[in-house]
Amino acid sequence: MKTKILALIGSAALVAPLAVGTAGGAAYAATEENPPVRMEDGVTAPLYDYAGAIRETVWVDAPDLNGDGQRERIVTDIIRPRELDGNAKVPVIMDASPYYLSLGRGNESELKKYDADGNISQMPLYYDNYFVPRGYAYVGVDMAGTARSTGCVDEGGLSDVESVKAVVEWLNGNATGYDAAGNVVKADWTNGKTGMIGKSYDGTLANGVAATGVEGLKTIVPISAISSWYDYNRWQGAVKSTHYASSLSRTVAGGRTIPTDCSATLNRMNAEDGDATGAYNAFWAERDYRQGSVYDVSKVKASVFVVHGLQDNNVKTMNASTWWEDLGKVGVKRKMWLSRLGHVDPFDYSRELWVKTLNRWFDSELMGIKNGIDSEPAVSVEVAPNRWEQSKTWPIASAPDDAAAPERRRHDDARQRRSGHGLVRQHRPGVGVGGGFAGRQPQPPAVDDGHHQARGPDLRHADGRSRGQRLGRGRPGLGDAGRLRHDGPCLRQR
Ligand SMILES: [Ca+2]
Repeated sequence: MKTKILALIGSAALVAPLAVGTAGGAAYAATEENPPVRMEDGVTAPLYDYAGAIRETVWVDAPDLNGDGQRERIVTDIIRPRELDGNAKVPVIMDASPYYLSLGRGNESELKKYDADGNISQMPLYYDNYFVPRGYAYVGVDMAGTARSTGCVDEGGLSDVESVKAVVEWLNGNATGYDAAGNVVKADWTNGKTGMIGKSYDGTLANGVAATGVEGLKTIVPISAISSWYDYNRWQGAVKSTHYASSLSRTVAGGRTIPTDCSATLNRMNAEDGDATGAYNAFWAERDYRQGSVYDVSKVKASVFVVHGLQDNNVKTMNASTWWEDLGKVGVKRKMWLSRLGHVDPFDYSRELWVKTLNRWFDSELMGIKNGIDSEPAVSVEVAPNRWEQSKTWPIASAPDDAAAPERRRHDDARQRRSGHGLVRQHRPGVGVGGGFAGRQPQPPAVDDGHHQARGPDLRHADGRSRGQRLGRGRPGLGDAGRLRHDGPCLRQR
């Protein structure tokens, strides 16, 4: 195990580091733009104190998004390394959500919690306690019309997207923020590089903000996310349920702290949603981040790491597959994980590998650490229960043709029985991997979504050892990050 601190951190002050070196095989230079980090096994490792991190809230100014004549204030809760305050600039990992005081996040429906002074005392999920010690700031944004922000929810429309975009702009020095006393607050602690992540609605906001082309958004990790709300609310044109857009908007506004009459917004949505015919009209074009009337894929500058479950009957798979295809057409840098599960976060089916992969991805995209993730196959697909295939392309390059598939599948299953395990197989170009995957309906997983064994894409070491085979031991070696929290199977629409 290689360990190296690229710049020594003083207890009281830190001299702007210009150390250049390699650690864990990764090239990295701590500069005024990039914070000092400690590398271990090729990823940034804990260096900064989480318990003592700076916790603050900024109300970011946004345009009047609900038409009541008042500009919006978007609550942005921030946790960042205290040791770097005034000494170095850090990139941002952001989860913008409508759920922080309504349905909560993760399997335990965690809500944001605040101390007596109004500072964030608990942020749902693990992104804060995992990444802040590694030299990142974590930012949890209350989408307009939810939690402590002003405005009204509009199910993926202009208000939702622009409210979050404003925070990316503030982080990049292009918008105004205020503290609780109304004083202007600048985000002078960040280098302006933001990565957005989130599951379901949260990941959808990441897709939407990316499709604005906003400066400063460097990467997004949409998990089980929507790329066009028409494809969420319609089943091949059929109306899923009447006035669902207003219903969801009302639901996620639950628990908000600023009483607001949003009836005008909700009524307008009911009038415009086109439920009478199911047609793709102007209402849905506004909520289409691929080829919409306001946002579209051609504006995307951020790299995109798509994560989806092939059995997702909540956010249907075309939201991921069509997004992936369109992103490719315009040359966006992409990566993708496709499991055979449903609306499930990879934190809950392949925790160790997922968290490390995410760590490497953010290190690469937000800190410029050359850790080799770019040269690995971009696509990981679970082609059969517990069997993952790596591929440079999607659909995967080695997928057998339909005629050969059944025989190949029997052959593969027999090999799997002989080997005594079937966890992961190395992709060999030109050799079918079984399952007849391409162009077919995936088969149900062998176990229930909520109780399946951990599984995951195999990223083999150069010596051939498999990490995938080490999965499923409960909590991985992440104790250094403090508490770990779930985000997983969702029975509700979130
Ligand atoms: Ca307003």
